[in-house]
Amino acid sequence: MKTVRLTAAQALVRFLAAQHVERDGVERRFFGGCFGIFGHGNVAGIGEALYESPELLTYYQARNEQGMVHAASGYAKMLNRLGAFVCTTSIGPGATNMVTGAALATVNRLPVLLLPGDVFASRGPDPVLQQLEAPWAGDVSVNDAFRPVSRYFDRIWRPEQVVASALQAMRVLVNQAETGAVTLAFPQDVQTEALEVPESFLATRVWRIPRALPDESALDRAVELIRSAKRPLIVAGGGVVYSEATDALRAFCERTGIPVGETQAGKGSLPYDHPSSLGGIGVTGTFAANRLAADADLVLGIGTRWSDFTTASKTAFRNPGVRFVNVNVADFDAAKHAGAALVGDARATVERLTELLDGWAVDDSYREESARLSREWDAEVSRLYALEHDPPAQSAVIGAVNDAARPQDVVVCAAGSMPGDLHKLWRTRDPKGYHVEYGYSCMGYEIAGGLGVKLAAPEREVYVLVGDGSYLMLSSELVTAVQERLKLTIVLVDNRGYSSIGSLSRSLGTDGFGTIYRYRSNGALGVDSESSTDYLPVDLAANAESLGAKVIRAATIEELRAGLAAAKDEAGPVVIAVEVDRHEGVPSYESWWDVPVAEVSEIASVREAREQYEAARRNERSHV
Ligand SMILES: Cc1ncc(C[n+]2csc(CCOP(=O)(O)OP(=O)(O)O)c2C)c(N)n1
Ligand SMILES: [Mg+2]
Repeated sequence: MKTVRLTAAQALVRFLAAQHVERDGVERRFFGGCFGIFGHGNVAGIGEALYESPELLTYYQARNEQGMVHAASGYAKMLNRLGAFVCTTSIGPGATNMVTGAALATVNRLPVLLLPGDVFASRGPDPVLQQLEAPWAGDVSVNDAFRPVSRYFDRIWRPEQVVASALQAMRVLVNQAETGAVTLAFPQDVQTEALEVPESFLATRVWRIPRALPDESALDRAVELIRSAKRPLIVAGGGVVYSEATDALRAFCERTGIPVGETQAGKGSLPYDHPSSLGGIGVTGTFAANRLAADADLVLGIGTRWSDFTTASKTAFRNPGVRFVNVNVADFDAAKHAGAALVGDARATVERLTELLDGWAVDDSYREESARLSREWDAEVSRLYALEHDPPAQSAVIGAVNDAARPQDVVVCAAGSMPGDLHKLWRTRDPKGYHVEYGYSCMGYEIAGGLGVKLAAPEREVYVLVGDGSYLMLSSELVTAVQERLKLTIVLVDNRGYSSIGSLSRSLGTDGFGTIYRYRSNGALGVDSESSTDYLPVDLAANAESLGAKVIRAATIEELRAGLAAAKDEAGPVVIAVEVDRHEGVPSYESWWDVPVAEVSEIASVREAREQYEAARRNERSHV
């Protein structure tokens, strides 16, 4: 066996640079590069390996470890999980700063490879700076916090072990059912130790992504269920987009006439103006999708994990006889709601179902009903885009951005009131045009995630919609965008606080407590009164300017439109700051979300909210 003498870190970097994936005959390198922040835990090991061979993996200096994992998730999501980034950190705080990013990647089933540095395997200099000493266990470090949020975790205790650990990491990263965060904790001494590496380990390796079909008998049973349905409905999830099944879905809908409601991750499965498109479904869904869901007798979930937002906390599907058929690459999701499980690739399965259902379609009256609802919904979108308000309504901001964006451009968002409004209102014209991280809905994902999207798709304009709360929480990758000359058009939507949680709080009887930026001296902290004279003097536009972004301030929708037009000529990141009315929200359309209210309270409004809560909760169904 031919071997090369390398450090464990050099071996890992060389291995990662040689990994490829192939699907449908198209091959690509798997890792687009490596984000990192150096400290004593990685600067001399992984840092040396990247510095010695910079052509292997492009290194991107990040500003916040959580932010760089978000960027890696954005990249992987944009590439339909056929590409990923490596993230390297020091030990201790640098490492644990990635835990939230790991959870986000795992919840959204996005591949990211995390290489947190770890304490000395030799235990020689213990306790090293930033080491957690656990009196009850010698083999515990802060990196054990990654275990529950990783789909695969290992700690590379010896240099030789890098071979086995790296192969396991790749197995999980490219597995469409298993993928998520993979963490290889890398002790800082082991990174620098040499081993004899088999050459075959370093050779180009192509991981083939299969398009598996479900079991034939399961397909037969599912087809029987669909054929006997009168009011079937498709719920399209992220799996439709990741599997590149959107054309297959469209053909299936046109043949069968089954209408489609989309989850957050599945939005873009059909173009918004397709007659079968009902838009978003569930808590933040449209009346079109939610009305048809209420009566559906068969729900065909494709690539969805059935989150509470999709099922309206299990109140969306009210037909007592409703049955589910679940197409999913993961049997874990396919089994939900006592569904007939079609475990397989979304595209291959939808194509097969199209063949098996040949000649069958829903009644014309049902086809017409869904097409009419689709048109009526679009009229509601036009109404909300055109709202005239001072300061502007958020829906009009969405309308202006949608008008400025070309069909192939991408809107990015994650937390606050904006994701729900986008789910309802964004007119998606391209399967990759809508990028809302709503599995973890993590404040601070927006700018960092947008950076990852832009790295994955430099030919598209990326529109990041970010609330003031999210911006304040984590905007530091703006500096990374400046550094890399990455063009992001960031629309900073300022309503001076956490308006989404404020309106949730008001609806639950607690008056917006703690959700607005105000001086404490003015009575109770953050209670939402109409007086705006005592807002904190926070100027986020000035903050963005100080980080090196081009900043445009817009007070009206006309100024926003002008700003969006001007942004097109910029080469680096642009921040357009616009203030919106915090109370001019988009309503909910025939849906409900289970957020429990205190069972006993001194506050009358809470007692009232509890009564409404108990009444609403009676509509919850358990699909078992
Ligand atoms: C990291 C994180 N912390 C807390 C939350 C809970 N949360 C959801 S939305 C929100 C407020 C977001 O404020 P902002 O970005 O200004 O958007 P707005 O609600 O005002 O539209 C909070 C605190 C979250 N989603 N993520
Ligand atoms: Mg806000």
